Amino acid sequence: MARLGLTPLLLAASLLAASVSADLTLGVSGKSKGYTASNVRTTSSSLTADLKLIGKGCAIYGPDIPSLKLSVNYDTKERLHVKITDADNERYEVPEITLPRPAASSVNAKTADLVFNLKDSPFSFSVSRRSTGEKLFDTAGTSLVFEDQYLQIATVLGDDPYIYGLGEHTENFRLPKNVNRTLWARDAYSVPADSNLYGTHPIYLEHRESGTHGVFLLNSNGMDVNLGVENGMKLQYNVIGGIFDFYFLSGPTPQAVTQQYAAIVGVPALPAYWSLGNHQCRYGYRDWIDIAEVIGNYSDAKIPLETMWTDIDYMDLRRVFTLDPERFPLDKMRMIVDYLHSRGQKYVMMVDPAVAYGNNTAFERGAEMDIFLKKDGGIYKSVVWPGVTAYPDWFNPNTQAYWDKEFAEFFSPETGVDIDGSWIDMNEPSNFCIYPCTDPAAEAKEQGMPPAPPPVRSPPKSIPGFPVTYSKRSIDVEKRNVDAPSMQLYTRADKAGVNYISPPYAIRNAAGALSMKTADTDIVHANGLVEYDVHNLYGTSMSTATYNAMLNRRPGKRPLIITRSTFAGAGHKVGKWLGDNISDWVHYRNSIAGVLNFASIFQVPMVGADVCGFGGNVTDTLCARWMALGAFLPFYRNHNELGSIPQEPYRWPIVASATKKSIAIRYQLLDYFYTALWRQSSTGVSSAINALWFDYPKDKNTWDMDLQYMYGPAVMVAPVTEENSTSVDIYLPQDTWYDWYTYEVVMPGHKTLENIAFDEIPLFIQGGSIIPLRLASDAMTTDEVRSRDFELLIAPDARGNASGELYLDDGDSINPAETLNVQFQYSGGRLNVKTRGTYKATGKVVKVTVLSGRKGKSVKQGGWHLSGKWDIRC
Ligand SMILES: *[C@@H]1O[C@H](CO)[C@@H](O)[C@H](O)[C@H]1NC(C)=O
Ligand SMILES: *[C@@H]1O[C@H](CO)[C@@H](O)[C@H](O)[C@H]1NC(C)=O
Ligand SMILES: *[C@@H]1O[C@H](CO)[C@@H](O)[C@H](O)[C@H]1NC(C)=O
Ligand SMILES: *[C@@H]1O[C@H](CO)[C@@H](O)[C@H](O)[C@H]1NC(C)=O
Ligand SMILES: *[C@@H]1O[C@H](CO)[C@@H](O)[C@H](O)[C@H]1NC(C)=O
Ligand SMILES: *[C@@H]1O[C@H](CO)[C@@H](O)[C@H](O)[C@H]1NC(C)=O
Ligand SMILES: CC(=O)N[C@H]1CO[C@H](CO)[C@@H](O)[C@@H]1O
Repeated sequence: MARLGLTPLLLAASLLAASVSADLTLGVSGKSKGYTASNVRTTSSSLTADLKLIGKGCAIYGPDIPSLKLSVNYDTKERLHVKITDADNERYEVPEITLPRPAASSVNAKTADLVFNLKDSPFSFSVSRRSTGEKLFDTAGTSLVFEDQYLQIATVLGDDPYIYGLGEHTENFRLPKNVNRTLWARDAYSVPADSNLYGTHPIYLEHRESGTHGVFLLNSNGMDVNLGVENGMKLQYNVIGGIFDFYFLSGPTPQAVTQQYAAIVGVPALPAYWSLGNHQCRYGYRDWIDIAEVIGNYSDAKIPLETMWTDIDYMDLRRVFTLDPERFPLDKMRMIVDYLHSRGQKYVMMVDPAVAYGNNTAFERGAEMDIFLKKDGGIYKSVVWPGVTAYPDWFNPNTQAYWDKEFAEFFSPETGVDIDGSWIDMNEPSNFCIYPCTDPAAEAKEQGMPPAPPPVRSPPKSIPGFPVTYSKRSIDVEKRNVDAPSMQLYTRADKAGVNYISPPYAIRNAAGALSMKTADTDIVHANGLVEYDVHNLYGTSMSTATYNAMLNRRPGKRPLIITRSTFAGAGHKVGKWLGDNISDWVHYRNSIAGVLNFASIFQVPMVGADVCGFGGNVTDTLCARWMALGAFLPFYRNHNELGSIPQEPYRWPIVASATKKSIAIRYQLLDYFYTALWRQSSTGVSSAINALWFDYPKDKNTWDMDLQYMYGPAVMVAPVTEENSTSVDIYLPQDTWYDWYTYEVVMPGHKTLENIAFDEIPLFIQGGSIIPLRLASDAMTTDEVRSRDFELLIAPDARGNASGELYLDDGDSINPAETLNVQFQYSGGRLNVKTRGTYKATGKVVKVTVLSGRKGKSVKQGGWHLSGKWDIRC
């Protein structure tokens, strides 16, 4: 979580930074004549050329680099790789250790979907789609600028382009026509629109009548991507370092683009089955008694609780790897975790990167191993929750071992708090100290860090629903050490005139100067990389280290890591929550676009917003609607801020009812949704959460829509979106649709749904689907869900056909020894089932329901095992 508000001093400092940038941008109008291409060489699968500066260049933000090198490679039929960099000097590129590149490959250019065209003077290039000849990306008539700390390139677009991505952001899913997207990771309390947020994902999809394509700029430097009308519609990149490293993805379907992108940044991790349960958290649980009470109150209210979470409240003086000895004593914490585990429930705690400076074990060990970021020969000091802090340097080869050890000890199953997942925050990295932070101790004091803990209270006689018994369990953990990452060493480019603190082009960082509220950008990491270049990688680097540390605790088991800051490819290891939103209707609505971005475009499908909102006070009706909406998004967690009214779902009858009803459906659909996540994690095709236009790319009505969406391949969610309303205007694309609750056929088109109770959410089944349902509407944990039998729900399309699939495994092994894949086909009144794999499912199919439009449904009871092949008439 972030600290609220700007101090006056900070505000003054950011204004100062803004005015500096305004002065320096005056030169922008000076137009570059660009470069001339020469020495163009082609092979069957590649092209290279020398680019020479024309004249003196424009020198907008420093001297232009005189000679560039263009290299183009037809990597695959669908992927074109275009790189432009300095011909004479090595420049920073995103390190392989953070984002391993796909294996080298190439295809014959003549067989590729995309065509690269070059104009030599002034140099420009375009990328077109071979099948239609249309240009997808075209730099003609725009200027190419390549200076040490400023790179500019632009493409012309059609008048009314449909562009999606370029996050993290709080815009609509389809980006507005005039928007500047700044990519610079920042602790962004209240996730304001038109602002840089926590994550950096420089990819966009453009959708056209003729198809969808993707453009990924593999660059981690700060940048402004301006989408706007200026002599026609353009998309212009303004980047303050690195190189132009573009991947063009041909689609032509949106799903194909997502798959092509995953082939570069990695397919997302399959989350553990249990992590799809219902999670509860808040900032401001005062002590272990509060935690125990919430667990007890959940069971009294008969609302399924899979995982209890604890924010920084548990820490002693807000220091990571410590427990407040009075409020969260170890014996009580172990009791709570054992209790949860004995009931098939789980526990997660927050970990921040910043370690309290001085006088504590985690710091002393880190200092001894020399793993903290350094500046001017000493440990770099920042201010976070505990006061003065030190940041681990994830590019130091010893940091992984340090992190492993802290996790192994503090979260030891035998002697510590045996967490099941890890929640990592403040990893932009966030810093409360105002640049230049000359006196961190004074700053910490002035800002009241660490905040005073709440008064200690004596335990009540009994906690409702929570037995105060404690039995020590011993767990055998076979220790495995994750290999220390091998670090490539870089030589710091100590070129004269390079300004890592105030580069001549100032991106639109909402915090002000680059180093404001984060680590100083002139810090040099242990491997020689400069924070200026790798700032946007901090969260993802911490994610990887935490993933390894968690894996080390439970070898072979999929770790659940939920992070705040992400870079391209983060989903390969971790999940994400959308940060510190507000309990209002705007954020309720916007959470859907946020999830669509991460789940489908950025390939981080394990994603969700703080359900019922983080900041501010929620109302019962908003919380009821939000608990229902959240049940149909991947990561489902109610989370709330210190000082706001409590918002656990049992606090209001209508919220309790909405939660129970929607969890009942979520849990019936759990294997269906797990299968969708598995499909995405094994193929890269966005399968979990999709915008409607992914399924109906030809239907222009859907292109702007981001309030209705698909939950897995077959279920459309259409939530009520306005305060106090019990109706919603929806659109059903041309297809066969069935109402989830009544099984009635619903005609496609625009319509208004009326009388939607506050504890209900409209859902529709797409014709042509077979949905495996667990008979688990009353299950309290996901373990229980997994033990139940199945019903198959067959929703035929207009031709009377349907199909579906089911994937099963043990739910938490990284490489399950046994898996089962079941394919269902329905046609001509016969259901055909084929299974592959050896995993023995608990539960058999006991019921097959076929929806048959006006005739209602037909039900067949039986007991079919999920093995071999079978074929039944139904
Ligand atoms: C985006 O940035 C450009 C260039 O600085 C500016 O002209 C334009 O007004 C900005 N657009 C928006 C919507 O802020
Ligand atoms: C738990 O429920 C009791 C009884 O309704 C209530 O007094 C208490 O405030 C609740 N506590 C929490 C933390 O939910
Ligand atoms: C070190 O921290 C402990 C609390 O963790 C405190 O009691 C002690 O006074 C501190 N010592 C110094 C020298 O600051
Ligand atoms: C939320 O409610 C609490 C308790 O009534 C109040 O103290 C607080 O100011 C409210 N917060 C907001 C943002 O309205
Ligand atoms: C919603 O209803 C509440 C309670 O009746 C009322 O206070 C609020 O103003 C209403 N909001 C809107 C947008 O109508
Ligand atoms: C769907 O139904 C039609 C008409 O019954 C049939 O010809 C076709 O083969 C079916 N397709 C599949 C995939 O079963
Ligand atoms: C998208 C959006 O509504 N963002 C809002 C988040 O909350 C802050 C504070 O309430 C607003 O300023 C943002 O506009």
